[in-house]
Amino acid sequence: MKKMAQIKLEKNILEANEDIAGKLKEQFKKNKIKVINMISSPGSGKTTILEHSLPKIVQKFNVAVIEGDILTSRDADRIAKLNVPAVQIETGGSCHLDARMVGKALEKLDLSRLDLIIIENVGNLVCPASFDLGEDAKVVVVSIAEGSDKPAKYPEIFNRAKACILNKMDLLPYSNFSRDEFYKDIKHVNPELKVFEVSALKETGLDGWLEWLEGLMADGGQEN
Ligand SMILES: Nc1nc2c(ncn2[C@@H]2O[C@H](COP(=O)(O)OP(=O)(O)OP(=O)(O)O)[C@@H](O)[C@H]2O)c(=O)[nH]1
Ligand SMILES: [Mg+2]
Repeated sequence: MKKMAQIKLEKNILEANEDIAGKLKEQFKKNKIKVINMISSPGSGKTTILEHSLPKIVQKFNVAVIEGDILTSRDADRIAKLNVPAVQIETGGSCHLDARMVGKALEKLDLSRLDLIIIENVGNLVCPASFDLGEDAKVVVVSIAEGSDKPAKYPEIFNRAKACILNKMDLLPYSNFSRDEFYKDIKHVNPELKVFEVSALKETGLDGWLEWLEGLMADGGQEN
């Protein structure tokens, strides 16, 4: 009986989130803004990827970043150093962002001036996968040191994402990461997923991911 009540509560929470996410989607569409939701385990390199990608796209697009963390504004401070508008959401314990939090963060941005919002979700490979934030695409980041079994063990996020950044490629020679296993599992979980092998720190492989992002920006309709 207790289990049933818990399942119902979770369903209600997700449905309430869907309603708000739908409103965000309309708001983004009205303002012609594309939105990316970046999801990964803590430390796989989301902020570093942004630090090395944003300078390459700010000439083309008006970008803002929403940073989700349990505590601290450290990531937003890192982005603000690039002169890119950054809003920090401190979830105060929650392991994921929800649409209501993003709606609140939007109040701090001038939407009429923006083309692209990148949301860096709270470092977690599980919880953020279920919460729609009104985005056009989820981008999952996984790094070499985490191991090649992640798509098989956390299929939901790999299934829901449109692109995957395989980061810290510079560490490949020092790890037992198996590309064969990784790509075999990706094929099984989401054959459509675009994978970009990147070292954010060494700035290798960024072109492919940035081309994909430009393709998304050029795409007229919201697909999600
Ligand atoms: N070797 C190597 N280290 C990297 C690379 N990208 C990021 N790092 C390092 O990994 C650590 C974590 O990077 P962050 O960018 O803070 O990771 P994050 O995913 O934003 O972390 P959270 O926001 O805490 O979830 C830092 O010490 C980075 O310097 C990379 O391509 N190669
Ligand atoms: Mg970060």
